[in-house]
Amino acid sequence: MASEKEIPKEAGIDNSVAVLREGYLYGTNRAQAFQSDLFKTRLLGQEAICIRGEEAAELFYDNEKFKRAGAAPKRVLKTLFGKGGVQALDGEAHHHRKAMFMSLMSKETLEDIRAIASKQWERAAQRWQNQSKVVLYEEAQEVMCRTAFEWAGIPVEEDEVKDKAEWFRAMIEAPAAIGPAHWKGRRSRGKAESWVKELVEDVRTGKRQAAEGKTLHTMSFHRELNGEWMDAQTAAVEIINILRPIVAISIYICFTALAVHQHPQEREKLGSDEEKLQHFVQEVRRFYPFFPFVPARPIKDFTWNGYPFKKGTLVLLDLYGTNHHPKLWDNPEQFRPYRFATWNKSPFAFIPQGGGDRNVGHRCAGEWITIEIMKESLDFLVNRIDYTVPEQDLRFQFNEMPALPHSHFVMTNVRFQ
Ligand code: HEM
Ligand code: MYR
Repeated sequence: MASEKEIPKEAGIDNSVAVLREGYLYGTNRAQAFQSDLFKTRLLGQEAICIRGEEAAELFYDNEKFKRAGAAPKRVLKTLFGKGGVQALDGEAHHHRKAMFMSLMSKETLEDIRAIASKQWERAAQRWQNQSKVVLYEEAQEVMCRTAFEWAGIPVEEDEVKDKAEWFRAMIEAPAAIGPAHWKGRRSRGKAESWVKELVEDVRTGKRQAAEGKTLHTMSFHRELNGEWMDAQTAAVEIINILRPIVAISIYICFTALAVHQHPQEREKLGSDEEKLQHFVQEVRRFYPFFPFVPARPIKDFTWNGYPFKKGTLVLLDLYGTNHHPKLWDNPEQFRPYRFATWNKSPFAFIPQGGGDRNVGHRCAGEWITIEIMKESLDFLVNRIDYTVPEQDLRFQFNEMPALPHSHFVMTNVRFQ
């Protein structure tokens, strides 16, 4: 038998502080230092193996080798994901629950959400014309929140939108935060779960009508493998797994505006050509940091490329590091949308929202929604409004998770039609 190779190991009793300090670049920095696509470290009081690259992603999405139960830290479950949600299911239970999510992602429903987003952007732009300045991030959150509720079939009062958008924002900003921002995320999840749970109960008793085919209806009446409805609490967690990430697209919208502003030559090429819009948003998703890494644990001991993986060890797939891997991307640190014209469509090399087959594994259920909404938002920013970008701090930091331009992208003199 060939002898096992040793995985390069970062020294230190616990390197969680280094992750907080280096953020999205933690994996890339170590991978460069070790000249290796995998390395061992210690995080959150346990041993962890960080992996990056196409081959590593293929390994990570092998359901025979990895499971998700018990992989995500408690602080992530209590804020971002929620307890009992699809992210931590395995096997048949995951497959069944994921099919429920994917049943909401037909061609027609994707067209619907894009049309809703378009209408909501236009409404917002009408308001902006009377404002001296507009802060895109906050506006995009509101637009996405309205879009999410309308698409999901959940009516929401006009004066409630801001508060609801704030819940989802707090959940997104909490998992990697310490102190008040973290606790705010936990409280917001609590409030959102009780509110949505009541909606589900009302739909079930007939007190509230819900449109068939939309999220609220589908999830309220989804049957588990045992033939019973999901308990209302879990249904609430899963409905929030639709609403919250749609609001999170506002982060990508902010980066899209930044890319348009900082790459005028790429903006020139765009027009309203659907394919070019697609290349541009794909490059935004590749280039800018968003979801840093995904956790899983080996189900059994195995050897991969000569390296030993022990059952139960925390394994983190570095999404950002894979999207910037020098072997996979030509000049990865340059923003070049045109690279996607000749991209080989590997499901494991371009993984901003996870990799592999989304029906089989945990790859993001909302990737198509994200792309459609980003294209619509890009077209809106480039072709349907005019604006000035005043002097402001557009820098973002790799150790802020999620990262965002500091100024949240301020626009003045917004003109529409
Ligand atoms: C899973 C990223 C938008 C719904 C994921 C995963 C990532 C991700 C990295 C985990 C992949 C894995 O565990 O292997 C993002 C980013 C988004 C986004 C960066 C941009 C805003 C959305 C949207 C929706 C959505 C718009 C729904 C409308 C989900 C669900 C899962 C998931 C349900 C769990 C899938 C599973 O565990 O099988 N997403 N996502 N996401 N995402 Fe997204
Ligand atoms: C979603 O809402 O599910 C999609 C976008 C959320 C991104 C939040 C990224 C912040 C850092 C998360 C650390 C997670 C580690 C498992």
